[in-house]
Amino acid sequence: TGLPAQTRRGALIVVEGLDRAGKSSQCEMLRGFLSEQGHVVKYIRFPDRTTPIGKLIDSYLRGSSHQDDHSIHLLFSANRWEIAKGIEEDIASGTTVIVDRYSYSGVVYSAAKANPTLSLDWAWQPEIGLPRPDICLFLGISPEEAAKRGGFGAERYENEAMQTRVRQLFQTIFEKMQDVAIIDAGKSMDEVSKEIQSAVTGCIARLDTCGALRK
Ligand code: DGP
Ligand code: NA
Ligand code: NA
Repeated sequence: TGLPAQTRRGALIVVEGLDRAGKSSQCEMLRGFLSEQGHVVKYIRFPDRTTPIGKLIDSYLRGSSHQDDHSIHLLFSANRWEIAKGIEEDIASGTTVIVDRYSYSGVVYSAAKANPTLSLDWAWQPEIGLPRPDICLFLGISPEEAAKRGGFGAERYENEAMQTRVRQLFQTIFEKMQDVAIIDAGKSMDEVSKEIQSAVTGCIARLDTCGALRK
């Protein structure tokens, strides 16, 4: 308040959730909401399947190629690093960036594989130094509600056993984290959207929009 508009940075908003929690629709609705409020908004999603690294990830997720658990983990991380600079520049120039999946999916989906040499601690290391979100919205959904929403798609990870471990690990990491809003995504789209809007509005109000993005 009272500061020239050009000194204000945008917010970094991450949306995380289980497969079928309605993440992409909610990101779209949030984007519309923030645009109406006068924010310049950009929406990006990880993995970004369009880059050379993203194409390797896409092929792996579709089951067309195999990768060692550690290799694919590092590729997912590299895919965030190759976009990170662009995110920082957008934020610095006043654009608010909504990110659909980020480091939290990164560590959780890899650690859920129960590979003895791929712990949560190991999985965090390549994420250190990436821009830190101002808020992370976690869309939680019960196994029962997820089942009602129809069958899984064909991609790797879209099976009950994996999703159960992913759900538990998300809980484990978000319990210890600040700046996270846990949203019950089992509610109606409108209710979920209202909760997201209120969490994000609170975050932006508290944000030191002149301070640098944290790492
Ligand atoms: P999506 O396009 O949002 O449906 O994500 C594709 C799948 O990839 C989904 O099951 C979550 C998983 N995923 C997203 N990011 C990462 C990551 O960094 N590492 C791993 N291992 N999996 C990820
Ligand atoms: Na998915
Ligand atoms: Na990763």
